[in-house]
Amino acid sequence: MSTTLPSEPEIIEAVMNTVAYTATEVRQGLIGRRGTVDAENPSGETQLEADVWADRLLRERLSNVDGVAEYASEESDRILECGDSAGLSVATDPLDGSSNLQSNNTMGTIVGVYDEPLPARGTRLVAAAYVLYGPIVTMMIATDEGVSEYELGGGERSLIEDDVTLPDEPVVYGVGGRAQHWPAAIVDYVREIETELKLRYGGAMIGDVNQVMTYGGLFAYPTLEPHPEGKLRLQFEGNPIGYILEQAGGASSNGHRSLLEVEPTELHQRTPVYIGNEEYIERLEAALAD
Ligand code: P6P
Repeated sequence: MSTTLPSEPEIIEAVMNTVAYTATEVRQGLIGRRGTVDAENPSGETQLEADVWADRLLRERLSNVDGVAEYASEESDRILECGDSAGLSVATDPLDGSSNLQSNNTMGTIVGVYDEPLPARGTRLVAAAYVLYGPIVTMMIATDEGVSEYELGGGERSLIEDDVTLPDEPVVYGVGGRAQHWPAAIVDYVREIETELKLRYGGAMIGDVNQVMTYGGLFAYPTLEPHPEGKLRLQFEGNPIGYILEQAGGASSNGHRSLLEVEPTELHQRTPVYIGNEEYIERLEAALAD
């Protein structure tokens, strides 16, 4: 008997529901999992027990969603083949900003849903989402229809806003890494925008991105002198967040073009990440072009 795949919207809905109810467990599981394990992720970062916990939960559940063909995560160097190859590919950063667990600050979970095998170009995203573990656990979900925000509790998600767009009057900015490692053009650009915007940088991308989604402005993790390719991962962080910002009426860039246009070469490749209001992205690309 031939089994037909659910429709693309049905698969996306099932993925998002799975992430929503798993997020409640991830958050509860942070308690007692602040230690490190004797292992590194493929990017060479020491893993926390919480990283491994979140990845295991999401891997077990998302790989069993009907219509998911592949599961990949920032925490593992192998892609899990898990269903009909005609299905969708899910890429996750299970616990983004887990280093904030030591200081009890915000963290997140990031998910990208691609309609091609990984690694895939960001233009192949059909949905993306992030969960923010803040005072309240919220979830931002973007599809080609737009961006919606939910509150998560008890495994359920309740709608807060079904048409999230970036505010027109930007207010905040945050730039990662050490200033002495930024390219000169970024130093000059930051000197300019810090007279216009307020500094908001918390060390976990999702917390900082949610500031921009809420108040408007710019988040950047630029190329650094010791890391010319940048720090953040294209498949698991740059593409999904770039997609969400662009669906919310903002812009994304690797310094020269939309993050979604960046050619994928390998699963854990890094990229500079610039996202926010179009005006600030255009000014940044002009500054880097000079
Ligand atoms: P830094 C967390 O480790 C992360 O991958 C992102 O969530 C965050 O934006 C960045 O790294 C923080 O890096 O160098 O400021 O600690």
